Amino acid sequence: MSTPSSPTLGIGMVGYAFMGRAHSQAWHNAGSFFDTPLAPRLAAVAGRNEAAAAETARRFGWASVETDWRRMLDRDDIDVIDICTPGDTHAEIAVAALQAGKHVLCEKPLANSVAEAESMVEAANIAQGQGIQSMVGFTYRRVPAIAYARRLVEEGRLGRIRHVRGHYLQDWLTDPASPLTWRLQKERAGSGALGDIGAHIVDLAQFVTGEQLVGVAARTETFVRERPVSGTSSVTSLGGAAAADAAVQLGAVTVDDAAIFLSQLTGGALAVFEATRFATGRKNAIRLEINGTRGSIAFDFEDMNVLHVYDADAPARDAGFTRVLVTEDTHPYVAAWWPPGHGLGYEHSFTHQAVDFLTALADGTPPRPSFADGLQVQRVLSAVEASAERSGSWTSIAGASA
Ligand code: SOE
Repeated sequence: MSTPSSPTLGIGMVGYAFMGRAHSQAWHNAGSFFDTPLAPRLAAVAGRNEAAAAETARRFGWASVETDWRRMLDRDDIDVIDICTPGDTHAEIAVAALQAGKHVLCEKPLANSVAEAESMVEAANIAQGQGIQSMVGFTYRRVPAIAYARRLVEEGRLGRIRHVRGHYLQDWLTDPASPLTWRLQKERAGSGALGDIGAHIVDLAQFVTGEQLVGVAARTETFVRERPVSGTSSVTSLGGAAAADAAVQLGAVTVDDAAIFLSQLTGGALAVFEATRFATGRKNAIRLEINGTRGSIAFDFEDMNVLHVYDADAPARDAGFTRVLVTEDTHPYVAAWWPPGHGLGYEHSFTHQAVDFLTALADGTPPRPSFADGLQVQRVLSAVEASAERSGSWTSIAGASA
């Protein structure tokens, strides 16, 4: 835990919904379970809905509430701006915060467009010259089994990477009566399954292999093109009767429901990706399989404390995937938590993210994934959309080379 003498770092969080809750508990637990060199202080939560922001402050222990995030930039007791809002506000908040001399942690995807992400990287580079740091929140890097997979690749245990398979499968949109939330509106979310969850598997593939995607050939699809506008109806399924119900106002879904794409990595490996909100029965199945010349790893977030490891150098009579329970204190992040076998959950990766960020700030080292890493993922997302618009033709990713 952070010691009583650890200097404090004031956190100002913008947004309080799903990600705001995940980040709130992370700032709490980072300083309690880990020896962080800086002690996070939950200084303020900002949100336009004052009552909702106040309720978040009460539940999670934020010391104050702001209804305009800009006010947090003038406060001397706030050192970090933690952006947990939809993507359409990331660039404006991040650039203003960096210019005001605040460190920034920004939820993924970094922005809604490559141009916005570029402006964020530019601001981040200038700020870094003044000792101000920034990071994008690809939290799944901090799942112990994923961090362990990265360690195996770094140690050369997989040899040369030949194949990457990345899937992010959810099913929360299979019901056509599911409402038209901000995540289904291009102007707010940037894209659909592609940016929301496809961004994670792109980041994970690049993080674990240490390589980059050089191009993509993609298809995207929007299976349900209209959905009920929130608050206009209480229907739970949209059959003919519901469609005839004048009270149900439908609005256009302007993002993808699913995206698939082929790719290749800088080291020559072939890769396939799939991101969907229509995989019936799959709730948060992030599946990553990587095959190298000396071995393989396979991971599924729905069994997140396990990494399957294959050692191709083992004698044939012993060969096979080993189910490694990633709960030993020698595994990444685990020592701070529970005894072997007790397991961690979704929320722990946010705590690990907060710990890594605090450590980097104390050391003065640029935290990863950086805004530049976020921009690179944004370029992949943009290439996927461009390819899908041209019937799946191969589209190169700027800045990456084979
Ligand atoms: C979407 O359903 C979502 O909440 C993502 O936005 C998160 O990044 C992911 O962690 C879980 O799924």
